[in-house]
Amino acid sequence: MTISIFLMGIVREQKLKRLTAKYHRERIYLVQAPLTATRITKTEENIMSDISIINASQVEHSQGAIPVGPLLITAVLEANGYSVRFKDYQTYQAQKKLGFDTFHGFIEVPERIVGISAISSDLPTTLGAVAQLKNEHPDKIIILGGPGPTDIPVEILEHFPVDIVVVGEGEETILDVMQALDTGRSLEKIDGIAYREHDHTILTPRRRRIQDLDSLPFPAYDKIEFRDYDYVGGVMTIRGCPYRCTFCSAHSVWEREITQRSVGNVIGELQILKEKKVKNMFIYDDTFVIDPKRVVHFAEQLHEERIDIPWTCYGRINLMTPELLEVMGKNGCREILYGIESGSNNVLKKVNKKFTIEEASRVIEKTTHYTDVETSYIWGYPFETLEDFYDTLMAVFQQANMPHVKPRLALLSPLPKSTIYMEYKAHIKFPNDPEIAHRLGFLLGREKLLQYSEVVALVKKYPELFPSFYYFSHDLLQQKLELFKNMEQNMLRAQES
Ligand code: B12
Ligand code: SF4
Repeated sequence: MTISIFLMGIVREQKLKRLTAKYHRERIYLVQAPLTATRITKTEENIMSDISIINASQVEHSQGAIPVGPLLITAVLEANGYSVRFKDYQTYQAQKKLGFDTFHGFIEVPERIVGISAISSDLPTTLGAVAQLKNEHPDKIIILGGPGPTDIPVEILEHFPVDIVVVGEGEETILDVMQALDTGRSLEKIDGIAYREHDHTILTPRRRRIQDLDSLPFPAYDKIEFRDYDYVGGVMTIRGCPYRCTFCSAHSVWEREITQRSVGNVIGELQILKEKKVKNMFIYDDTFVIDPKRVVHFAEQLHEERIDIPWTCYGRINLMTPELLEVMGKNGCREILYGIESGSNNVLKKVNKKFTIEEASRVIEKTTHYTDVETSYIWGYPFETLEDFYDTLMAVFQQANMPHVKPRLALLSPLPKSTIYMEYKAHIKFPNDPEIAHRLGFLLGREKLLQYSEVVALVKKYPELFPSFYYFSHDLLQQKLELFKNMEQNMLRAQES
């Protein structure tokens, strides 16, 4: 993100002193408690830590994934002497999970400082619950991080009682923030945050990306039980993506710069996952295949080190070669996910995919010789004609009939600050109709969301903060929906016969 609102010349000291003085009172209590840098274990649930790190992901447990980002933040804090309570909302079994009250109950922890990780779809429930928490405990310090808050740090601070938003890559920033709170230093010199000062919101410059990713600790795996994640691991080996697909917001956290861990470092982490009896793993990289030589080296090392955990990763049509596919397939890769996004070359060009549907079809077919394939498509682009949409339906239909290929089709839900949102934001519309709502994305169970009137009210109040709960309204939408439903019925009939 290039926006940098840096409000200079604002008197910040008073508020900060108030904030830190309160914090210091707490620290004195903590020292008397006595709690220094001791790590919380699962049997010490009532002991207060220096900070709580909470993963706000509201997906159901069965659809969840290892929360690598917040676990890395936890590991870095612990490596620097802070004690951390870690909680993952994905693993929390509760009724009405999207409700403010339920999440409020979950984040009502003894710690004074609460760090919450969220993506854009987690934000309404998170912010509604944070408002409740701050209302009851105004002295708590709430720090938000992750892709969701990174997209809209200033907007969040302007409308919600959050104290600090960590923008982008978080490992160095969280340490600076904690040290500032510890010592009473001002936050103004910390790059990569937004915070409030009197009536002003201050966004500091972006922090330089971490160059040596091998210097980071591994995620704090001892804070989770792998059985809660069905023994499916998640690993990030490369950060960032150089492409510019117009609907995506990968660049908001990583900007355009790519940084890589060494293969040896990744293998070290996989040894731990092997010890934890992980039976499948997902490589979270947006561009795992960007450097074919590295992929080959990785595959060889898996073989050499006898790491036999089957894995899944994202591919990119224009980067795949038969040689690469063969090496991946022969070394444990069981599935490759391709974001195809449309069956129409007109749309592919407009969204900047850098490949054609013909190329995609060839690569998908080749890939099935070595691994399974999941393809994902989007419909409902404001510029998509009926013909374009028909081409997408045809591509999906054909792939649904191919062995080893699983296509998915979702209605476009615009991510904040994505190019397409910025261009067409005047056209977003809230999906009051459940027929439309449940086609947006695949995980939130959006039709269920309509039952949460408080969440819906918040999303409707701040469309610019929560655009991913909307769709682009356009003349052809109803006709496309009818075509879509026809195709679904045809597919069902084909399956039954
Ligand atoms: C694994 C994953 C999931 C998992 C959830 C994992 C989880 N959060 O618990 C599952 C499969 C459930 C999932 C689902 C979805 N996902 Co997803 N997912 C990912 C993926 C592939 C990896 C995430 C990860 O672990 N990254 C590695 C870590 C290191 O990065 P990180 O989490 O960003 O953490 C860093 C910083 O953000 C920051 N940070 C993070 N948390 C915190 C907390 C604090 C306190 C601080 C200080 C800092 C901090 O520091 C970290 C280290 O530098 C990313 C893509 C990617 N490559 O990141 C997409 C991504 C997060 N997903 C995305 C989306 C859009 C979705 C869906 C909405 C897709 C859909 N249409 O259904 C769903 C919605 C889920 C829902 N809540 O309903 C987007 C989010 C965009 C946005 N602006 O919010 C991403 C970025 C993909 C993309 N390029 O667009 N996803
Ligand atoms: S969709 Fe994939 S390739 Fe395109 S910008 Fe996002 S992460 Fe990169």
